Amino acid sequence: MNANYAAASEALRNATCAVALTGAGISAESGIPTFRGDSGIWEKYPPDDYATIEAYLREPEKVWRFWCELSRLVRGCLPNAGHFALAAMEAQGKLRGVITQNVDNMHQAAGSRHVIEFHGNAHRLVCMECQESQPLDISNMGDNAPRCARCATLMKPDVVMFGEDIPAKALSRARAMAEQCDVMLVIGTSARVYPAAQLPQTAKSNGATLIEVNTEVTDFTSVMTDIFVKGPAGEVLPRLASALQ
Ligand code: BV8
Ligand code: ZN
Repeated sequence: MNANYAAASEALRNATCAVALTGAGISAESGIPTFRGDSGIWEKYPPDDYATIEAYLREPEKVWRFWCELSRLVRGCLPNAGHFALAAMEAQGKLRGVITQNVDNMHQAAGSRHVIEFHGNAHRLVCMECQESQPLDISNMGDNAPRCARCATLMKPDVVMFGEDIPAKALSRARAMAEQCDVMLVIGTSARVYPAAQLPQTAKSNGATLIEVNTEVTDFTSVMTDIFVKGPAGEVLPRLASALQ
């Protein structure tokens, strides 16, 4: 085991409150494309045209077609060994919970019970007027942006688009976890989107050790990370989890 694995395992073994912050990279090995990087979704769908609430209000049908394609991509994807490893660590009492920026439901599908969905969840639709919500059934998404059965207003996937606030409960729970933890695993994120990217800073300023798991160094690594474990989450996390047995 290389020095970084040993240091990361040691820090996790001694932790009294470890939490994980995950980004798109943890779902890459499930076949879900990440946002940045060469095969990133934003190469094909620039976020300003597709991922902001303004774009959705301006051209709902165009943005809805983006969601249909993204949903088809995610359909049939399954949690990978990285998701299962975090669920196992939680079951062993070694991980308090997961704060995820992802909207793909993979952590819950892998058995994680304490998941904070910082950017919502793409498996639900919500009415922009009366908050009526319904499951997003990817088998019959249709070509037109959905309207609320109760008040006929436009509905949207229950995710936080750029320019939308983080749901208050998710924000306060995530901030509390970042303040209380003594180890934060930062997994598969380029840490460029705020306020999610603020959470490791909060943890660190409260004395936490930051362990970063990523296939490459990020802007974050040199300034924030205490222990960098290079590699795909689907390989690194099971090794860390088994070292805690
Ligand atoms: C808000 C949901 C208040 C939908 C998403 C200027 C400066 C600073 C901030 C801003 C600014 N202008 C505007 C802002 C605020 C803005 C923001 O941060 N913009 C950024 C782009 C600068 N933030 C917001 O708007 C937020 N709201 O601030 O509210 C407000 C209100 C009104 C007006 C203004 C502000 C809302 C942000 C939420 C947006 N929604 N997603 C959807 O999914 O489409 S964000 C989207 O990007 C995803 O959720 C994703 O999680 C997130 C971050 O991306 P990552 O997860 O990090 O993924 P990425 O592809 O970038 O990186 C993958 C990483 O994995 C890489 O490092 C790679 O090396 C690694 N990797 C790859 N494979 C593996 C791996 N690692 C391990 N194993 C592997 N196998
Ligand atoms: Zn409604």
